[in-house]
Amino acid sequence: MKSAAEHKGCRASAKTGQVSCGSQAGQGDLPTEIWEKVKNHPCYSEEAHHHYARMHVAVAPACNIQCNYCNRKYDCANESRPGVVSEKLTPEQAVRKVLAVATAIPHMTVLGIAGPGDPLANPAKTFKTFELIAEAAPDIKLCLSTNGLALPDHIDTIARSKIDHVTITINMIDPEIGAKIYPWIFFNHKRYTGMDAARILTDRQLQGLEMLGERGILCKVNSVMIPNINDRHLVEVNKAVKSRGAFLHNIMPLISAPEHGTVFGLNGQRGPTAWELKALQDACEGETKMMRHCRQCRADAVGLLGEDRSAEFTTDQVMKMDVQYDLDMRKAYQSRVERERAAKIAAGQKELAECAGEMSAITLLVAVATKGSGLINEHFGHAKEFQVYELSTSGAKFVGHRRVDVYCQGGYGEEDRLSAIMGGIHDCHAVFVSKIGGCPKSKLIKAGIEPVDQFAHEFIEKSAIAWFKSYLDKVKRGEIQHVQRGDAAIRQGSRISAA
Ligand code: CLF
Ligand code: SF4
Repeated sequence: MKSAAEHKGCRASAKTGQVSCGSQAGQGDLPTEIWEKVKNHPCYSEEAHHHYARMHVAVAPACNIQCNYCNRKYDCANESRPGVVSEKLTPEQAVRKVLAVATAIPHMTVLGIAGPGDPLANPAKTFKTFELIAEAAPDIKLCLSTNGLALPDHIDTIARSKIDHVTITINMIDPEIGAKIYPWIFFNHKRYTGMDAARILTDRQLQGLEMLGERGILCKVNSVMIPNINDRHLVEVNKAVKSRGAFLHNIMPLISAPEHGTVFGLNGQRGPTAWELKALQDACEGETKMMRHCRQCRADAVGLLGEDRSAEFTTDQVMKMDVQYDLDMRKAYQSRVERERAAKIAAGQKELAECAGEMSAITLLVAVATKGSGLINEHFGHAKEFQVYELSTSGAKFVGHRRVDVYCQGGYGEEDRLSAIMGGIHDCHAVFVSKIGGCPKSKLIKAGIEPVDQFAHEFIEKSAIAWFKSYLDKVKRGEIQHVQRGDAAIRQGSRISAA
């Protein structure tokens, strides 16, 4: 564990030459035993998230703390956007659902329990579910997400339960800051408030993190970035969690709107802008690996990160399905995925090799419409999100995503939505799509964002690097002048239905 924590991802792998940074770490960047754990986990490996899916089962309704960004009517906002709610399951219902999804989505490799409350405030249901799934579907990795208050009490059970990955949400290590985020906790049959509550919570979180490291369980830390409350402090949190063995740090934006009914939503607490979030992630990247591809997914999420197929797997539908968990079929499908993944990496490397010797200080962002597999395979008008890559002469690095409302509404586009989409990718120089209509195309050009559709259905990184080369050539020839773009907005509104 220590070796994993100490080993920071870097730009290029010595063994594979893969472009890799933070959670983009590749095979050659990590000890073999760690690589085996993360290579097909869509949250622990940025590269894997284009190919492999996760699912959550909502078996844990109760919570033992209160966060000011959470409304208990909805799912745990530590791993979920506020304003979405999941169908709660018994452990037995959860297992049937996992087998149904494993049959229909053979690239689903990870089962997480992330709410709708705190899994460790519901230990009996949580561990029973993990136990049943480990028996019924042994190839699926088990993943747990917690606020950490009860974590030290359950470390031995976690270690016995084949749970390889644990996430703790740590928003502060300073009780004064904690008192602004947590109005109360419930601990040892007693309710604590203010600084006392925050002190107990931070002590328990850091103790739990150290205990996980001692047992070799990979631990990711999630932090919610709350401007003017813990934004600058998260640099200290980053150092503290790295020194205690955290493998990965995921700094997520606060999503806060009055309709969520949370303390922060009602008192007007804003979330960060895209630039503020990226600047903080960049500042922390020198210290530890950063996750930038989190989708703040719901407690019953199913599918690739960025898609949500939970509506296909309601309890009623799962009961009607012919469930045939077939390990051989799953392995065969995943072998095909591995071939596709290797082809994508090789194509990116080949394109990057052609940039060798190219010197330029220019770095810029581009947005990409994709449905997965690392391909530019989504229409502009159908995109529910855009993935954002930072391009430089070192290559294409995934730095985030922007959730948007779909522009195309059955044959026509909505003007308000187009403005919001352009606001969400305003910091990007170009948007890569498989197809785009004339109207959004001309508006994007007017706003200084180049619509790029000539790489339709090609690999993202390879295409982005090729486009960047031609961009640099145009700058060199004086055909265009490179200008910095401004900031972009992170979408704040809630969406009750699946993402
Ligand atoms: Fe789920 Fe969390 Fe496991 Fe992933 S989610 S329990 S580590 S399998 Fe992933 Fe979703 Fe972000 Fe969580 S994108 S909210 S980080
Ligand atoms: Fe809500 Fe999760 Fe915080 Fe509990 S830990 S109050 S469920 S956000």
